[in-house]
Amino acid sequence: MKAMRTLVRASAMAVTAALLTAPAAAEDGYRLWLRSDAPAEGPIAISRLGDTPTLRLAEAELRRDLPAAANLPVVVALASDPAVSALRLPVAELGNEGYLVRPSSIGGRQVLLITGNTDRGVLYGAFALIRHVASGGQVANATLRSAPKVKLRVLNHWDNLDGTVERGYSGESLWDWWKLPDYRDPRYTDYARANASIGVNGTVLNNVNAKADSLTAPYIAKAAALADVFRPWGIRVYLSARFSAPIEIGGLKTADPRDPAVAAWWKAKADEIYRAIPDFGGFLVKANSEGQPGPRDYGASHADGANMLAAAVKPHGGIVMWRAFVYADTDPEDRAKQAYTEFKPLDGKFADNVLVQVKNGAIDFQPREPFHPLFGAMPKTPLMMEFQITKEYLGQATHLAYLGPLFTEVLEAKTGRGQETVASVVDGESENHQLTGMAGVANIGDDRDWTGGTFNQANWYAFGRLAWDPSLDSAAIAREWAQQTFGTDPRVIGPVVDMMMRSREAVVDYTGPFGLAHLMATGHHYGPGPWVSELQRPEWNPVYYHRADRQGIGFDRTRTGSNAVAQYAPAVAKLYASPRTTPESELLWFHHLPWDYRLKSGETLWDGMVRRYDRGVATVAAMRREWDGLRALVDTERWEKTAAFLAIQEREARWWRDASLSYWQSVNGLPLPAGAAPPEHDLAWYKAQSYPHAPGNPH
Ligand code: GCV
Repeated sequence: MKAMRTLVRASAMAVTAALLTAPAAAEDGYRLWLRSDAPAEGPIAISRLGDTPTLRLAEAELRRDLPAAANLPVVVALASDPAVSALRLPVAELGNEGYLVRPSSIGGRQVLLITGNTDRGVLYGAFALIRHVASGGQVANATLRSAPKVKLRVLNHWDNLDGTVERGYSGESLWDWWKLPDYRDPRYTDYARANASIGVNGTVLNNVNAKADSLTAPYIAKAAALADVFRPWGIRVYLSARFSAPIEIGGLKTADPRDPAVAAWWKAKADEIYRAIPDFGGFLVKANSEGQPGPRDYGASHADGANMLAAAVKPHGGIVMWRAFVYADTDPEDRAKQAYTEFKPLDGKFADNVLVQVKNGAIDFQPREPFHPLFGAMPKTPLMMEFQITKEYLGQATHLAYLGPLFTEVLEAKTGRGQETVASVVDGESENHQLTGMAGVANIGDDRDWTGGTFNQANWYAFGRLAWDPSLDSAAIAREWAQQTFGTDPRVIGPVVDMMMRSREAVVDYTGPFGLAHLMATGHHYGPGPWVSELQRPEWNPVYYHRADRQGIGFDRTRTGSNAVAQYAPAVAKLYASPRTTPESELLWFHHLPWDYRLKSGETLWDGMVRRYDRGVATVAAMRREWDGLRALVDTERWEKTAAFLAIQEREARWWRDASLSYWQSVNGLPLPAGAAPPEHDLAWYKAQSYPHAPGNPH
């Protein structure tokens, strides 16, 4: 039977290939969105003026990725090259990393010039041209100009020194710490190349739940080897620093940031790192959060801790990214309020080389969260956005969830201070901060396709593009990614972009509609667990978040509840104060409402919830059908993997729906609305599911 199916499929494909553009040959996804790997042959002429390792890479990329059919000679050159400066082009506004690509006359020849004020700018220009062509543009008339709006565009790897990756769903860590620094896997170069192609210019190598060992001499040498590989691609290396390292590897009795011996230890440590890595970026710190040590252990503030580290790296031009992800079980306050309560009073107290890194929402990378109230509340402090690219709460490796719309929803949110948006806080425009940054928790591992699935690559891609320019449109990013990844055939691109743009909302629908959040199972966070109530820390239990009882559901964060709404600027707080003016997509985040609360559609909240769960499942089923229709147009390997993943997703979307409804019914005693299918199993069955070996779970 299987052989028959294969045969039928093979002959169907042969016919299709004869009739249509043949799908690309076997593709294991390794090449990501950069799909040429052979130097172009034919009439294309590329010249390079000047010689640096990065300029050479720019030239090599063009040779490798531009189609031979490109019929205009291409010149890569620094803007300071006499042949370019003679053209008096408007290059000042390109800054340090921007590029300009345009037809020009050089030495009496018509060429396409790729230039920038630095060789990194030129490299980004080369990639912009490659992107332009791979998305259907022409070389001859290419006119492209862009400069990044955000200075630090950084991946955060939650990679452990033993090769495991916290919340990683795509294999082991790329970094082979054991064999470094002697063996430099060629894959490190390919990693850097992929990042450079989307503008990522920094990488934090190790988990924020850090081990002090990564700051010892052998590990500094290993990090230095990676930094050497990444440098020509414009990528700096950063390290997560464990705050108690002076005790653990320094032999000190304390890590109190106000103790001069501690400050001196960090200064010497920074000097040592910079001797090995002269362009080391700086430190990322998770302090006094989920058991990590920090300045609060000594009664000092987060600013004291950050500033002490900032002073150590400052002479070398380094920075500190200090995370605001803090909450404590000893604090009875609503978890969603705790970071603001702790950090807002510190505005203006941080050194000028510190960024405070804030997650997009106040809880933890849920499928939907309102923007974090710290954005707009700390005008004197550069706030760095932290997105999670790895899909800890959105179906991990297998569910198709394109995160572009999640990212842009937050970036476009109005903070309530005039026209200010979260994006304008992050890119510095709002308060004229020069030091700006965006971090993405990486979804990269040593799986052959890097991210555990083709569509997960789009989330890495979208992060890079939005870090470069937070005002980009998520559908446009999806389109350019899809064109580079699958080719420009509109019969493929239309459905692929459609699937991507519906996918995140589908996950919201089948995991937690109307602003419900944190309903997942314990530890690995895989699958549903809205019933979980027995964990030691109250705010680790889903029941803490949904507060469902016989009468209603949702977390009252208005004045009658935790008053978290008051952390937003008055214009936004006012909207969130009433269920009538709160967007329904965030309703139960802010309000505890009766099950028979009337939605704008006229149906009850309960009926609306059931409809959303059903809509989520139906959307995944529809995505599967769309993908089925692409069978003959996408290479077999990537098509089959995605098809299998979509089948998993549909099954698990039903599981989420059925388990959730079964539990809600056990609480509210309500029947399902007419026509809704009953859950497949009883609640006991859902509660009994256990996944002790699910990936990504910290141990
Ligand atoms: C690195 C969540 C994740 C943790 C992660 C933490 C953080 O709680 O589940 O694995 O730890 O966020 O962002 O620090």
